[in-house]
Amino acid sequence: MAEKTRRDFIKTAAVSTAFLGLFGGREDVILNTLKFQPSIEWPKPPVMEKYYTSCGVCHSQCGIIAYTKDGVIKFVEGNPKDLHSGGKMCAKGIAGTHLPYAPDRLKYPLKRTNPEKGIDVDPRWVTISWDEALDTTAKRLKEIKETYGPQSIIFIAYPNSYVERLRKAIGSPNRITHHDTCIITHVVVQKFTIGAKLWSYDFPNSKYILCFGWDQPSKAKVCITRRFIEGKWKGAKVVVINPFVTLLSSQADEWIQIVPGTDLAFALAMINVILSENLYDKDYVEKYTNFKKYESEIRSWASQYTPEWASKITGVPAETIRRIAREFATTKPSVIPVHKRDPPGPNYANSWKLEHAIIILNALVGSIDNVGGWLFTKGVNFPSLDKVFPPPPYPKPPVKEDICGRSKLPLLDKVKLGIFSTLANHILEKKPYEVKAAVIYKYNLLSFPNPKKLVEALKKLEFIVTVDVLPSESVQIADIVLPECTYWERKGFSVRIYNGWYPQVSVFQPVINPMYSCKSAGVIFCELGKRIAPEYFKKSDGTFFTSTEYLETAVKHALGISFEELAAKGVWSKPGEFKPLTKLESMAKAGKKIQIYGETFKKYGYDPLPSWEPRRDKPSSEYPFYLIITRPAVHRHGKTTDNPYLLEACPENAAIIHPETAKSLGIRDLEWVWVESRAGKVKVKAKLFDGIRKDCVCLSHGFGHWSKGLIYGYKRGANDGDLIPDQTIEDILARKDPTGSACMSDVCVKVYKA
Ligand SMILES: Nc1nc2c(c(=O)[nH]1)N[C@H]1C(S)=C(S)[C@@H](COP(=O)(O)OP(=O)(O)OC[C@H]3O[C@@H](n4cnc5c(=O)[nH]c(N)nc54)[C@H](O)[C@@H]3O)O[C@H]1N2
Ligand SMILES: Nc1nc2c(c(=O)[nH]1)N[C@H]1C(S)=C(S)[C@@H](COP(=O)(O)OP(=O)(O)OC[C@H]3O[C@@H](n4cnc5c(=O)[nH]c(N)nc54)[C@H](O)[C@@H]3O)O[C@H]1N2
Ligand code: SF4
Ligand SMILES: [Mo]
Repeated sequence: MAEKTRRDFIKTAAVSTAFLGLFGGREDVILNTLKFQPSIEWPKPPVMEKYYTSCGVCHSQCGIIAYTKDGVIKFVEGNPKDLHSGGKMCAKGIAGTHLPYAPDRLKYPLKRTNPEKGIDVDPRWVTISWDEALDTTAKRLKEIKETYGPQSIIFIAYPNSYVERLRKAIGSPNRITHHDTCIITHVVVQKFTIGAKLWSYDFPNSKYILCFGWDQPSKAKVCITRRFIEGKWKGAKVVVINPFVTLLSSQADEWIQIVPGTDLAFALAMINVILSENLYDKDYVEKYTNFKKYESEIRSWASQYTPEWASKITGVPAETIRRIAREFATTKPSVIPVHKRDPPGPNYANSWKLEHAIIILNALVGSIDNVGGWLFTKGVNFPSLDKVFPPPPYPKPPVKEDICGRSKLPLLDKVKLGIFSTLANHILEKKPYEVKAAVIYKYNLLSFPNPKKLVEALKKLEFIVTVDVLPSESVQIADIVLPECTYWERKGFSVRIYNGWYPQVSVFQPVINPMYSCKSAGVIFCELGKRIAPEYFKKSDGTFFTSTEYLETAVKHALGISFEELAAKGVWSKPGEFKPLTKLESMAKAGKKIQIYGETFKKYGYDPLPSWEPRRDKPSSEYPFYLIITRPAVHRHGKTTDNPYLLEACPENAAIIHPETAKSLGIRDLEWVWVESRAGKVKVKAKLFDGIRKDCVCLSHGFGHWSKGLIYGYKRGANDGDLIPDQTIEDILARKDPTGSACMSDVCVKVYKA
């Protein structure tokens, strides 16, 4: 990054640090900065090439404009025409310009020469040619398939069509995807109650926004934050329920410090009040939900959950719950947003029920598919790889069962997601069979619960290939490493799913030439496919297809323009007005209604109504504190905690505890402490902060790298994952949770001086 740009970045990042809300930051200044950012005059060196592309740091994939000189990125800014960025970027996106120039990025294919594997074991890498890397990988995977069967090869991967084609061509039932960790409760519960996962909210028209731990503005996710701020500044009342103060709580009209893992009781009591006082939107509920059909069951179920009952569980006065229920039902339009890892995400044993309760609340006030409420995604149908290049029939996996137990959870199986928290245990126990090889793509081992156990499990495999951009922990455990080029160096597109107003697509295009000898995942997996199962990587004329051919055909088919035209425009849009209730009307015509009473859940043996269920782990004399997990505004999981610019803004994580709690434990600010759970312990500095409940400890996710290859990120802070117990499929089945949630925050800990 040019020096001038870098200084500017640090200025922005310093402001963004306060986003953390951990150290009493000036959140009012930050919100002003975000709102008025367009008026900042950024310096632009005079003669530069200009490219439209998208940010590849987080899933929002904001549309951006990159300026290059002599083939080097010099400056980036948001693309004002993009629905997501609206001309703005967050610190993570701007600092992403470091990635292609990171001295520690993977540059050439690598081969391990030390057969020993594990944390702190030097792999003794040697660089090899692409031919050797691809040939060796193909040979080893074919041998393992032939000797032990295709099920012995597992794919731990970010969703990708080429990876999926290879897995299916090999005939392995084992896919563990990024989304298994992140959104499964939301996806499963929304799919089987509303019919689809919804992603966006009409905040600018909301009058009352009730957040059960929903916290995206504190993460600086530009597209969502911009809409939220618009609603807030237009006068929406914002009520935040969160045991921990964040940027969002500082912007709230009311902040409620609930006992972690008890939001379900709060939500159930709100349903009780709204139904018993008949405050619900009768017309909407009768037309678009199955309330009428099950009214007596629903009313008798809800009648047990009085605010007085919920008060004992949540620690929130009954009168507050009652008042919020009434305000929510009568201040219209009102909305309860959900995102990914808020409490209805896969965090607590009762999270899937909280998700259902929140859907019921939104339905009772008529907020789904309505002004100021939840919006159905207006997507664009890109033809799939299988549609463009139809494969021959895939081989049937020799066993139906997968290694993680997904096949035992039919609803999870139907949405094509899986379970990741059982992987370590099931590999070690050979349950239901032995795993011998792994293909890892864009997925870090540190993201798993109890990752040290996963390392022990993966060490036992005969062969691992990892495709990554940085020398992550997933690289350190590999036999062969294949370097992917960064998002600045490859082609693609992004559908704006976080905005439901009208369809829009933005472009990814190479703004610089691929550096070193890196290749895109499309190229890498097609090359592996050619060597392992060639017939699945051919066109109908018998020649091999390329990922570029697919991309060009898909763009032409979906948008009617060429990829080059999309790249020149930056974004493709089909503007149109939001017509409320259109989707629900068409569903009603087809005889489908929002399932307040979960008919599908019942059919599959799950609770049709979200009856109260406590969290899994409760404080005990051994582990007296609740663990809370969050992520800093200026980092994106573990993939930016090796970025020197972002590390200047947020260099490490800390165990955040209340000053009074710290005093009772004899712990001073910034002193080293151990945080310990039933799964393991981590050593970090303590940070005293009175914006947290006295019975909680909060850690940010993304730190604690042990890969020595990560020259900036190595050994900074601690990995919260070391405190999270992994699970077995039996644990999940016993909880009767159809979503296979990992219960990422359902953990209690103790804290003591190190
Ligand atoms: N900056 C940044 N943004 C990101 C990401 C990132 O890494 N960095 N990652 C992206 C991804 S993949 C994800 S999954 C999302 C995650 O982002 P979020 O879905 O916002 O999840 P968390 O960051 O874990 O924050 C969860 C919030 O819930 C609160 N909380 C915890 N337990 C409870 C509880 O029992 N009740 C209540 N009411 N509140 C509780 C926490 O204090 C925290 O404020 O963010 C996305 N955006
Ligand atoms: N302890 C704990 N674990 C968690 C969470 C938590 O809060 N606490 N959150 C969970 C959630 S919500 C999520 S979404 C997941 C996130 O988990 P991951 O998706 O694993 O996220 P990262 O830690 O960012 O690691 C991404 C990996 O992809 C690599 N990578 C980055 N860009 C590219 C690229 O362009 N190509 C390739 N090939 N590789 C690339 C990075 O170097 C890194 O190895 O973690 C989950 N795990
Ligand atoms: S919110 Fe930030 S990190 Fe995410 S895509 Fe936009 S600019 Fe990039
Ligand atoms: Mo996530």
